[in-house]
Amino acid sequence: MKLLRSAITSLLTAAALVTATLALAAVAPPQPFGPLPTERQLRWHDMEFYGFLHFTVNTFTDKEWGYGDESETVFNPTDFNADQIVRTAKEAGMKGLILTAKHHDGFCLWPSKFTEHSVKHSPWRDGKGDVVREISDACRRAGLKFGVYLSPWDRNHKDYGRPAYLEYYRNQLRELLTNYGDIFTVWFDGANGGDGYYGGDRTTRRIDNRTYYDWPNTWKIVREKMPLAVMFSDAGPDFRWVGNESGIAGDPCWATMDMTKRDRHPGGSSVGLNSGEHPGTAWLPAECDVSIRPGWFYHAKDDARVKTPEQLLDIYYKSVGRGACLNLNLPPDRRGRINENDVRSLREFRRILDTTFAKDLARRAKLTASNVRGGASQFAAAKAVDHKRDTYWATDDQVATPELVLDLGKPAAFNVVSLREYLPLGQRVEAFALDQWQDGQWVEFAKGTSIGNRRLIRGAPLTTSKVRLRITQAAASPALSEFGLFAEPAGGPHQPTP
Ligand code: FUL
Repeated sequence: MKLLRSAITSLLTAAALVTATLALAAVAPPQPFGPLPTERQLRWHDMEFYGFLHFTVNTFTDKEWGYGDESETVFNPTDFNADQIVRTAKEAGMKGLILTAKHHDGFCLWPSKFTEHSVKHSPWRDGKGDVVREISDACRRAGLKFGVYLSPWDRNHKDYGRPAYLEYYRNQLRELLTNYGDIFTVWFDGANGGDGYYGGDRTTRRIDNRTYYDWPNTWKIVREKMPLAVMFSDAGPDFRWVGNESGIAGDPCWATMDMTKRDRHPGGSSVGLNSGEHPGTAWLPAECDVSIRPGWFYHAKDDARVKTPEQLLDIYYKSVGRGACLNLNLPPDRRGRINENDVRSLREFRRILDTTFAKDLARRAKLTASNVRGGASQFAAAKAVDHKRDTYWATDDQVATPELVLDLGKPAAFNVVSLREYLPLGQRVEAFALDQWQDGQWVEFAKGTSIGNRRLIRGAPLTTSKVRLRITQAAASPALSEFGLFAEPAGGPHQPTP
């Protein structure tokens, strides 16, 4: 009897498994649309917010661009503390840090064996110091990713502008990619050529941006040594410049560009970078780089000009909230620490973001979608509110303009809406609108275009019991992985006390 019962149970389990498998197999996911992100780009999108550290001889000479003739002895932080720098970034919510291992002046923050112009001739740590080592180690300890900025333009090097310099540059790149553990990004700056020290020549050297750097062969080194690292330049290959240094993405800001259209090599045309191009031929999302201070390097005269929490929030909503990543620069001061004023502003900025996103009103809402792909639970509307990036609400192929209603049960207040597309299927939504239920009818309160990795709509607080999302235009049936409703804390940022 027992045997028979267990045989029947096994048969039933098997049958249930077959049915479940059939049901799964019956509803195929949507076909991807347009250019798609690579694995490394998806990892980068996930980061959303990370930081720059601009630190070199300029910190001590009070310049933004060193000429290249600075003595190594000027680099002498009095109280360098990598953990304080990294902790500040981490507490601000950053997921990684990119250090200027070498800026345009050519001074190397690590003891490169290919030049004497480095920390090894600095009084700091008796010439035994290595800023790249200390920051990368501190990042690893804190669970942050680490990346490098290695300026192609080098105003110190005698061979800059000649083929020999390229070999030097690539040797340095190999050093950084070999000796400092995992590198999540290599940031190739676009500023190029002009006057400089150049080994004592003190001359002007112009280079041809299209040919001089032979980028494809430099990129190959990064791919070989660090296959998952993403590379930045104004033209990619993995993420693009947003076209300004104020941290503001276009609206729309497509994650794609049409690489067949114009001059799309690094240093080429900057047309289209701010908004991207849809549907485009390449997945080339934008990074918004901006400094927390007026300059990229620390200057004591700017101590009272640190961006306020409200300015930082505005930048966050116009960068991360438009599908880009935010790269916010924190310049270490002459001690080798992030200045107290910057720390204070970052803390308040973070407090507001944390409070805002701590509670999602959509999570408890009753959901009604005008269409669910094949009626399958794996594509149900609930997948848009489960806070999982790899699940999504999808519709049948022919349904490009569906609606999703969130019934909150009772009136609730919010002022931020968050949307995300499921990126592995491409950027599909082209326009959407949001309605609130008011006096027995729907009233539109916001609309927009691109969504991509993330779209944050931040407005005046409103109170309603129902919210409706309408996808009003899409290149292919939408695949939405997030729809959330949040409220910023009342009163806005506390004014930082000086
Ligand atoms: C620019 C550089 O010239 C600035 O000094 C800074 O490094 C910024 C991030 O990129 O092109």
